[in-house]
Amino acid sequence: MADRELVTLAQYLLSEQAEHPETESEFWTLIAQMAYVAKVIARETRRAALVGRLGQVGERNPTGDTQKKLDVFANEVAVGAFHRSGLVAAIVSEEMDEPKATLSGSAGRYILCIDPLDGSSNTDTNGSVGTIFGFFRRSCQGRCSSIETELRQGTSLVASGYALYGPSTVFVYTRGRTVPCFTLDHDLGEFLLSHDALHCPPRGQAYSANLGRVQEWDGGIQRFVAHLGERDSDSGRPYSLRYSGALVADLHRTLIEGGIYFYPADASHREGKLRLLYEGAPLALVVETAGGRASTGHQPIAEITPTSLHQRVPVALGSREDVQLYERFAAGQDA
Ligand code: FDP
Repeated sequence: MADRELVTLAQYLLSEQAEHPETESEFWTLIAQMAYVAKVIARETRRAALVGRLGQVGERNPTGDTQKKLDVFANEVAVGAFHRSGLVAAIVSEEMDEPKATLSGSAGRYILCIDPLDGSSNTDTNGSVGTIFGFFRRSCQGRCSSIETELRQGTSLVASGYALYGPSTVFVYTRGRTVPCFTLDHDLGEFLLSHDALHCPPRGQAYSANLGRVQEWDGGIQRFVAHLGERDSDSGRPYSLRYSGALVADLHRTLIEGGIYFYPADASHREGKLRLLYEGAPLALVVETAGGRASTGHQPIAEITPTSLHQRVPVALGSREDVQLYERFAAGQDA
């Protein structure tokens, strides 16, 4: 059987550019450059065990997590790819205390916020990992006071997405219109369009959460979990538990099959564990563009104004009806 017509990411971006001439032309280069970052990280994660890149470096990142060698590598790749690009003014990364001003400095129109290697506790066991990225438009051009101020002053997310390094490498991006998904053909070295647009089903039958922490969650969230475990064939319960330890992997499955991923506040993470700028907000744009919902449990993630670079936030992402149900339980209005 002949291959179906293959569309490379480059072709796809060219046709998008032709369809949307109003979009700044450099925008498409941002996405292409991020796909390049994903390819380099994919190559390294595949051979990490053979080239001495598994294990820790002995440092902790700015949010207190132990740094893996692959975390550091992935961060260097992302910084290297955008430092000289002339496209972004600065890079905010999970792996860097401070924003990194790029060589293009104040000429860049965007700020890149990135988690270079999400789910890095999976690296040493050959589990899935990912990269999450968001491009924010700067609220001012030229020399501005500080990145925190620029982000706080209503700078908006213009595009976001993720790469998933699993059995295959997947690259997903959105500008808030559709969510195309590309799969890497390793032999060709090209991302090829594999899903024209991801649509998150309105409801699923699975949930992803670290249930080991259930006793530390708010009563409403505990009752939500108990509710998902009750038998009710009309609503497809009990839901199955699927938790990989990598947000991107769980989210990708949730976008395709439906369901919910959540990481609420607990005793070790009073504000939640995930970070707003390079996890919650970028994935919220992806999920909502795909027809799903992204919430803290009490408000849409997209409505939060960042107050600091490494700010944490409780997160519930996925099928619209499942996240709405989570919000009702979080508000104490059990089903
Ligand atoms: P990790 O710390 O390994 O990078 O973003 C953080 C994250 O992984 C998510 O990818 C994942 O869903 C979650 O944290 C795992 O946290 P727990 O180990 O606490 O479950």
